[in-house]
Amino acid sequence: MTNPLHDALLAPLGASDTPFLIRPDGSAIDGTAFYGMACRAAGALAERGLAPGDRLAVQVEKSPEALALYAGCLIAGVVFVPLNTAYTTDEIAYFLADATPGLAICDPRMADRIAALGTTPVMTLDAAGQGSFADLAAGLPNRIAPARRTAQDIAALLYTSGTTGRSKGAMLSHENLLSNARALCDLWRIDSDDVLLHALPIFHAHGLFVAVNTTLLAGARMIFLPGFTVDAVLQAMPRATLMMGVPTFYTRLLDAPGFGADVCAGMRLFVSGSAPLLAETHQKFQQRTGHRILERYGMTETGMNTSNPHDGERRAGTVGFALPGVEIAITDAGGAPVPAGEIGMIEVRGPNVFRGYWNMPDKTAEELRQNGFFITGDLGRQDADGYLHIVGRSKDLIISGGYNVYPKEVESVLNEASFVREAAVFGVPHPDFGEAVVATLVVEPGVPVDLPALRHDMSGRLARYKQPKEILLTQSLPRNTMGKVQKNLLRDRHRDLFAAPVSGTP
Ligand code: MLC
Ligand code: AMP
Repeated sequence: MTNPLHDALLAPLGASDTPFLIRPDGSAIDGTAFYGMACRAAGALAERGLAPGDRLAVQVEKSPEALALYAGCLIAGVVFVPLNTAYTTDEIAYFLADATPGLAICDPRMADRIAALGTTPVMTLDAAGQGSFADLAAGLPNRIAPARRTAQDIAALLYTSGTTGRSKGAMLSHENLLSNARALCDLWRIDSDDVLLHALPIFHAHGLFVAVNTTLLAGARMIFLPGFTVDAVLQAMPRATLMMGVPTFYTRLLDAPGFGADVCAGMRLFVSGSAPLLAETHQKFQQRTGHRILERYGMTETGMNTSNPHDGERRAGTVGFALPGVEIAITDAGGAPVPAGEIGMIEVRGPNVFRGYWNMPDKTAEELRQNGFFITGDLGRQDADGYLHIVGRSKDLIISGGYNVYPKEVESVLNEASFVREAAVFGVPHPDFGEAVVATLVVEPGVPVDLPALRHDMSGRLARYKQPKEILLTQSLPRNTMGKVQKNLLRDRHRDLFAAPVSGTP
């Protein structure tokens, strides 16, 4: 192999005249055409002086051209660094300083602000696939020799929020991505007859690697929606066989009166992940559609770790078994395996486990053991039949609609307000997003409280999904004897803040 991901995922497209990407209006881009787009993108990166191993930062709306940037990076050997479109300029500044990309491609609306940071040359690509990068690529050849890459070379750098508030760039190799795509295609029986309904963002592991890499490897096709809306998904579903989504997709579909067995007639598989799927949602989905959602468990650093079986029992409230080639250990505080059935830290080892955090050898050493096991921060137990149950997290993390929010990052911004003596941020149950971000503030006596100003300040500094859906004021925070804020008590106290009828109630 000269370039593992190119050879396995992209090369077959170059000789395929069957549809690969289907736009919402039904028009299609066939394999050869998409391969040409990817080669032109690779050529444009070379024109801009990017060499194998250099990074490309990308913050653009989802489009076929945006996907071709990912494929172009694989061909050029350039490390793909996708960034959430919700990130503010402040957040982007950190990623550019950390990843030191040779080029940033962004939406034209962000271009001036990112250029003003002065760290990185900027080109543009809009939601319609137009912009200065598209102009440069348009004149280039449809074929280019792929850069030579080894299985251990880094293909992508994906940022994941850090407990200390600083995001960490997870370095993912060709082997990491390819081994995971192979395991998932086998396990979920994805083949060239499949049509994936793709409504996830392509800047995270779920929408990019789990969804796109498996489709490419299987020689399947995708209906490529710009995002998730119930109407668009209902319209496209009769033409699809497979969907991957976060739990919010499924609760929103259950809330739609037009959703039922008829719409799903051609579907063979629904997969859920990135956040816990309530057993209740699983059951309601089966009652409504006859399908049992297949839940799996993964993370940015490791790709997918476990999955419920395709053919055996898909057990609600569990994430199934380790993928072939992946090992799961449940350990105690000292790192030793706990007795069977007991709760402990979930650790993972296998070809899916990342190469470490970019520029952060200490963080890497803390979370990735010498023996190859990655300490996930998730707490779990295996039941008598071996199904893995995720029972909580040791990391102080909120997962809202499949997006991760680390309280520390939000607290740091809140604590800067003059009237805030101390802020505590935590997650509470939310009927749509699973969990919602909530802040409790202890106010500084004598300083006027100005919540609108605080919200305004946050909007320039934190992506919308990280901003608290509710800000509460309090006299004091509950603490344990060590002086640590007891977030669990805050969560319990405010758990009914967004209480609403459970989604999908008939
Ligand atoms: C949008 N908003 C959110 C939010 N998404 N707030 C909290 N959490 C979220 N996830 C905000 C919007 O800015 C808006 O704010 C308000 O909530 C309502 O927006 P909406 O129009 O209802 O949201 P929508 O655009 O429909 O987005 C919801 C969503 C989206 C669920 C479709 O969040 C999404 O695509 N999530 C998928 C995330 C994902 O891919 N995760 C995978 C990570 S990889 P306002 O105030 O302006 O109205 C990973 C590994 C693994 O975890 O295992 O897979
Ligand atoms: P991220 O850092 O965005 O990749 O998020 C990874 C985290 O999402 C994991 O560590 C888990 O906490 C959580 N996660 C992913 N899939 C599931 C699932 N099926 N059930 C519960 N939590 C999940």
